[in-house]
Amino acid sequence: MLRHNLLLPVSTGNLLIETLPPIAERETLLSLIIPTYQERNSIAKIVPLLTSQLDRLIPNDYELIIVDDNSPDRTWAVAQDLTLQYPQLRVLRRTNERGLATAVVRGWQAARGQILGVIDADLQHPPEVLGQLWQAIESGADLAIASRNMDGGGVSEWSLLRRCLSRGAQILGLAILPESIGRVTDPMSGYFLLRRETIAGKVLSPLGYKILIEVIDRGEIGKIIEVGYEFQERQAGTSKVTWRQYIEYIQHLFRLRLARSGRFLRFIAVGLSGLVVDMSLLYLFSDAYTLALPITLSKILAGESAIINNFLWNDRWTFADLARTQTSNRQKFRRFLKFNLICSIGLTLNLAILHLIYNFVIHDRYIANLISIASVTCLNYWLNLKLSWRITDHRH
Ligand SMILES: Nc1nc2c(ncn2[C@@H]2O[C@H](COP(=O)(O)OP(=O)(O)OP(=O)(O)O)[C@@H](O)[C@H]2O)c(=O)[nH]1
Ligand SMILES: [Mg+2]
Repeated sequence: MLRHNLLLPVSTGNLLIETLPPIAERETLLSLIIPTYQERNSIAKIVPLLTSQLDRLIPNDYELIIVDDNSPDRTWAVAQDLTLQYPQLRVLRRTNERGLATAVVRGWQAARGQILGVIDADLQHPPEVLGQLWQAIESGADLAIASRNMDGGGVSEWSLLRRCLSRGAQILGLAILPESIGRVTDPMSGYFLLRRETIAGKVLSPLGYKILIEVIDRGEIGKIIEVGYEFQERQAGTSKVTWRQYIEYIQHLFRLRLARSGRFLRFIAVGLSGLVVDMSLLYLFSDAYTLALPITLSKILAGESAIINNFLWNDRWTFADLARTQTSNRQKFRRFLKFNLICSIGLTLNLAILHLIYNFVIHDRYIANLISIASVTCLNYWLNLKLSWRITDHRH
């Protein structure tokens, strides 16, 4: 007897992608998400096309997941009927959330593949390009993007207004988030494949349409390969793009910017708490009215206490998201040793810069001290981000 695939349960709570436990039997290699809203006519066309592509590329090693936001045209029910014919198709019907980007993440949460991907339902993304995207992943890319701005790429019949808006959005993105948007030619693409491990363990928080910028900015993405493609005209159904998507895009950029700067502000706050610890202990140990220990010994004890204070706060707060991926005591201790080492370099540098500025630039020890503390803090932050809390061994 033929049976429908049951609708998949929808995850709630954090948009966190789990690491797949290694399993002995054959794993699904690719999970391709097709987000839909009011696409009942499109899915009957795209599912067979994708199936014939993937049956040639990776037979029996893929799944298609339609994530429908409870469309009034009952796209989800049509999709579920299709599962009779296409058992590799799974369907998720969301009733409590809306939005393209979060739909994709909910789909990835239900996915079993080591490679995750996304494609629009409306045939604007040509299924043939999947072959090149797959090749890019096989050749070692972490992320393979179908791009309209590469050789062989383009937008077929877009109006001048839409072209300008799209370019304008890209330039704005470059201004606000250059380190991520600048890595690719088509950051607005909604057609790509990536390795699960690049986003596993991350809490994603996308807004609106642009899931790719979220992935590039929050993921640990190394090699990126882009493949040119021509964005096709819609064949059925209607566009869901409104002004709201442009506003949400800008909000999304600022959210990502703040998440990055927020970390820096937390680092500064922790640094200030360290300053308080250092000064108070220096007073407690060395002052004539308190313990009256020798000044050098007092300074070392106070400084080391501040370093421990800062490490604990940074580990639990500033870099908590990174620390969460490496929780064993050994890993924690290693982070602590590196932090200590970097802080002692910082202290030495602090003294050197202080003397340089004091002797050659501004003959005011307090201003010189402030400048040197500020510059060492920046260096300290950068070194700690790159060394102490760096993600190591994330690829097994
Ligand atoms: N689940 C879900 N899917 C959505 C939502 N909005 C759009 N989609 C789907 O996401 C894909 C892209 O949406 P489109 O409206 O085609 O956006 P576009 O391709 O950028 O714009 P057009 O060129 O105007 O079609 C389509 O498969 C839509 O059905 C949503 O809120 N939830
Ligand atoms: Mg479309």
